[in-house]
Amino acid sequence: MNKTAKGRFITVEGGEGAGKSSNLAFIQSLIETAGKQVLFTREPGGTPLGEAIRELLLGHKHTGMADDTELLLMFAARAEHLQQKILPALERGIWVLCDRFTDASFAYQGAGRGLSLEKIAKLQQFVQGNLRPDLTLLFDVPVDTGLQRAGKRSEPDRFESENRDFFEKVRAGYLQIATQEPDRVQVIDASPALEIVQDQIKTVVQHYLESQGE
Ligand code: Z5A
Repeated sequence: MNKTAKGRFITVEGGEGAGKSSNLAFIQSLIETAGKQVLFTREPGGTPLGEAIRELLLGHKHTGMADDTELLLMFAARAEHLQQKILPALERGIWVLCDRFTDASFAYQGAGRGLSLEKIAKLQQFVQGNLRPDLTLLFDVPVDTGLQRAGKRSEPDRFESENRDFFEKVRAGYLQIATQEPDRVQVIDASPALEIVQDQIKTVVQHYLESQGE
């Protein structure tokens, strides 16, 4: 829980092709309609250094990157992102909407790559202290649906080139986090048509806004 900051920290997560990108502007507009200033950002990335790290992580130049290197680069980008962008915004009362955050490290590097969850939790504490998202929307679709949707896009990046088994583990990892933290992590069934997905998003976001007295 983000107790030190004045703004709220909202993250959006999901497996391959789940439909995060298709709904981020909609989520932002719901929060702005409640009169909040929103900073939209993403991980890995969000700062010039973070975006440079993103290129290293997603591009195909370092295909054989060690799993530990991948994890550390995610957290290096995150440290920069927090210090330069997220924390200053929250301190100013701005609501931060972030496309992926540390749940993705637990799901992709932990569940997907098989790295120790304890090791990731230590990095989380080192880089973030006690800062955690206030609300996380987890877009969930069966892996085959997600891959079919994502397959219609352009050339796959280094993560999108992983196999089906990897994405099954990532999905299970995300759902495990949702089971462990049901208040913070709200699962959106991203399988149906966009309007039905957006009805669910509206319910979750408006309920959260009301719970904050907004
Ligand atoms: N990563 C990591 O490993 N560890 C970390 O700590 C962090 C990240 C922070 C970059 O993420 C990669 O970084 C990511 C995990 C890793 N790798 N993967 N995979 P990203 O978020 O930038 O990239 P992405 O996962 O590929 O997300 P995306 O590009 O934003 O796609 P999406 O959100 O999954 O889906 P979309 O683009 O909104 O939709 C895909 C297609 O489906 C598109 O044609 C839509 O029109 C269609 N769509 C969407 N919704 C629907 C519905 N409801 N019905 C039918 N069709 C739909």
